[in-house]
Amino acid sequence: APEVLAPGAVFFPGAAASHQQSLLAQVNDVVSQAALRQLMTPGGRRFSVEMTNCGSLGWHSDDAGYRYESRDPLSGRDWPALPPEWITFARDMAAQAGFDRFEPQACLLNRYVPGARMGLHQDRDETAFDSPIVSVSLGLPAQFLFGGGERSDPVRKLRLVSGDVVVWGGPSRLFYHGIAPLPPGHHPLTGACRWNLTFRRVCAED
Ligand code: MD3
Ligand code: FE
Repeated sequence: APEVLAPGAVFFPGAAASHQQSLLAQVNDVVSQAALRQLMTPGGRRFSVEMTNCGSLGWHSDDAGYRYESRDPLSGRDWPALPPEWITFARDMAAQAGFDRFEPQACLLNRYVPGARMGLHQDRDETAFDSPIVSVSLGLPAQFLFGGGERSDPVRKLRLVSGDVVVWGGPSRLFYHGIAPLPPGHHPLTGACRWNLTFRRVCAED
């Protein structure tokens, strides 16, 4: 049963469980076309998480800043297309959380190996803040950290396992969040790693 974590934030334990194998096959297909990479922050630090994207836009970071790009800066080519089944699934999950007609433009694929982490941050490189972000976890479990609208707000912890889906919209859309360093382990689906997919609307129009 879904659980409301905060206004606009809805946790659907195991909602993607029956899709995990096909999702992972398509993840591998995306990665074969747009290689995983450890991006640099504008401040010159390297992300411990490996990332790539599919969709009409993809998130990118380098010394020029955080932004969305319509082509993969690594190859100069378009990002791989969003698989139609992914769009349908993300739209359905958004609708179940109360966000109608969600049309994702980008899917950021994050790959965590043991020790990889994501510090507390806000997702604010999009301009479509009316749209939610839909997140799907695959493989090893992780400790998700989520705070509030201010960096100093208290942080809650939530264990995310393979097949879990969370929709973040409305008042929760700009909440601070992160992932604690991934503990080592083995997962039958993914081996020694965790994947997270986040579906995003970047621009309000077009
Ligand atoms: C809460 N990814 O890619 S997904 C990210 O597991 C990111 O890889 C994490 O944070 C991961 O930016 C967490 C859950 C998530 C995604 C977006 C959010 C939670 C969010 C946006 C607003 C509030
Ligand atoms: Fe984020």
